[in-house]
Amino acid sequence: MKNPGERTTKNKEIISWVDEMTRLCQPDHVFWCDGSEEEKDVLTTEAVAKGILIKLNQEKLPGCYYHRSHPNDVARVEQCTFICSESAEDAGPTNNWAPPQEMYQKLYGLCKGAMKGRTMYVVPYLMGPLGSPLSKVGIELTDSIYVVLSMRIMARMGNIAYEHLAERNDFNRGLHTMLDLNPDRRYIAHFPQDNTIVSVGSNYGGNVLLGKKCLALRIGSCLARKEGWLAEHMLILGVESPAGEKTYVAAAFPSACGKTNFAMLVPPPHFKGWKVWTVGDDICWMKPGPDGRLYAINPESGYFGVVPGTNSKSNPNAVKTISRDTVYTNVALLPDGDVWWEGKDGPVPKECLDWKGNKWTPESKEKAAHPNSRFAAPMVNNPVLDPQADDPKGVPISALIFGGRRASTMPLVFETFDWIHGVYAGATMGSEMTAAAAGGAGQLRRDPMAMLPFCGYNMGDYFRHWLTMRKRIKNPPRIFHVNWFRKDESGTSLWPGFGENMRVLKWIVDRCHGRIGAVESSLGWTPRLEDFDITGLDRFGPEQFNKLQAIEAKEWKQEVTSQEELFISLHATLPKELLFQKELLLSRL
Ligand code: OXD
Ligand code: MN
Repeated sequence: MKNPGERTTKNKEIISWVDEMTRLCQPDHVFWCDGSEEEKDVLTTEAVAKGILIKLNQEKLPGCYYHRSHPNDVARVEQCTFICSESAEDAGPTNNWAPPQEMYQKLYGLCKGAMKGRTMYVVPYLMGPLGSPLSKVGIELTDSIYVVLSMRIMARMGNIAYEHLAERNDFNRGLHTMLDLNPDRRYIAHFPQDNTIVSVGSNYGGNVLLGKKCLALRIGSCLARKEGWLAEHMLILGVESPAGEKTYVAAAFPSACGKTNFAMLVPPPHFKGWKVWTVGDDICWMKPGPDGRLYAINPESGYFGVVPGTNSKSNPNAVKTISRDTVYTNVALLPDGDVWWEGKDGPVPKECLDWKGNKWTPESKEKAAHPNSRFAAPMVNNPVLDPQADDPKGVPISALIFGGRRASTMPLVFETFDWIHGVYAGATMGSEMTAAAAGGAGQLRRDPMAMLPFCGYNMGDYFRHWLTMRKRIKNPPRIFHVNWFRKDESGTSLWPGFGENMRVLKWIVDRCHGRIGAVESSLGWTPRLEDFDITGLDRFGPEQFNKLQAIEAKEWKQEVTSQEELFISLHATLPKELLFQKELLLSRL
């Protein structure tokens, strides 16, 4: 039997790169992860002994642990995130760019000897099902045991990655060191031409679980352009009708806008016999299949979701998913070793420790759980995990949905006229910012296809790639736009959201199967009331429906004007088709 931490790969490229990085970082030990249960036990015990993890009440939360991050390190930091492509134009105006050689020099300078007195963990991981032509392998070197234990939830971690890679050299090279968590020395740098990531100075999930945003989206989008597929910030779900018909959709919403809730939706009682199955809640890799349809996989194997607001009304399946084998970060800790957050089921506790470890009572001014506190939970815990979630072929996508958080202007739902119009709707997506990224919460910003922080190359070229994909997909999915967040003049939400979003989903599914007609509006095809099921909705009738679907020409002229800002910033690469779409929209208003 091997000892924990012994190397299990013979891949020469991996061994020589790990040797090189070991010489650079000078750790006291190198621990090669294999992904086994024994290894998990050893590392968890060590993390608890060092105070990195706190063991939670195992009767209430079996297999669950608690982590507090440094208070200066609680969200993705877009200002410290760089795309170090050969030229600044390749990165484009929506990314921070630095010349690759300069950035390597700076970061390798910071990494030099940075792991002295620490262990370097070699974390092999597979993004996507074993044997799928869409899957990719990454190796993350890290000095954070929290990263290792989170990576084994979020990705297929361990020997499975070596098995998928075999002797090939096309693995992503990821180097992560926490340094001293000083925000002035925090960089998340991507080198698309080398399939390499270097992340220093942070220990927050989105900055350091390198399979997720860094590989699956930023580097992934570059690989997707080169190889002819799509790497998107989208959930994937399957809708099953009472007759057993299954329809898969993928949906792009910005961070913390309810992708996890939508992916695990429980249909309201009125939709008896309907079921929603989750394939993924955050990332979607899609490629045309042999039958001309677009096939999607979820490259991840866990959910890194926002905790506050999770309860049995907003997301009963998430509540079950996070009841075991979950790592909680920055929520509040109860005296009996349970966890708490704002919006949790049950009473507000009389007393607890807040996310910083300070005593908290209901009188406290600050929130007990950080608004971006997170769970990392394995997808196998999800009671509605789609049986096809691990299928190497992926699932066939019938609809793509774009959506933002918009208090005004945007109707609940419309269907775009065709692929190019759909790309325009996605490209001009706007959303009010959330706590998932540091700074600016509440402000409206353009977040094209929810990829603003995640597109690893020039956004104009990304739009071009989307337009080009149309020719490669013989049977393209229909493209829709939704907005769950519209409010009336008094600031009251017009739509209940959550499970009731099933009504929108049903309309989308019926449109995909050509079962219902729709009204041609200036924005696209919109639902006729007779095709949109509102039965059983509390205080919701035709009047509310019309309000929710209203398209105000005045608001839309402002909207198009505000889209101009993005278009002007991208003028050097913006496909002219999108300008034509803007003109067509104006002519319809
Ligand atoms: C996430 C994000 O963590 O988008 O998924 O920020
Ligand atoms: Mn996300």
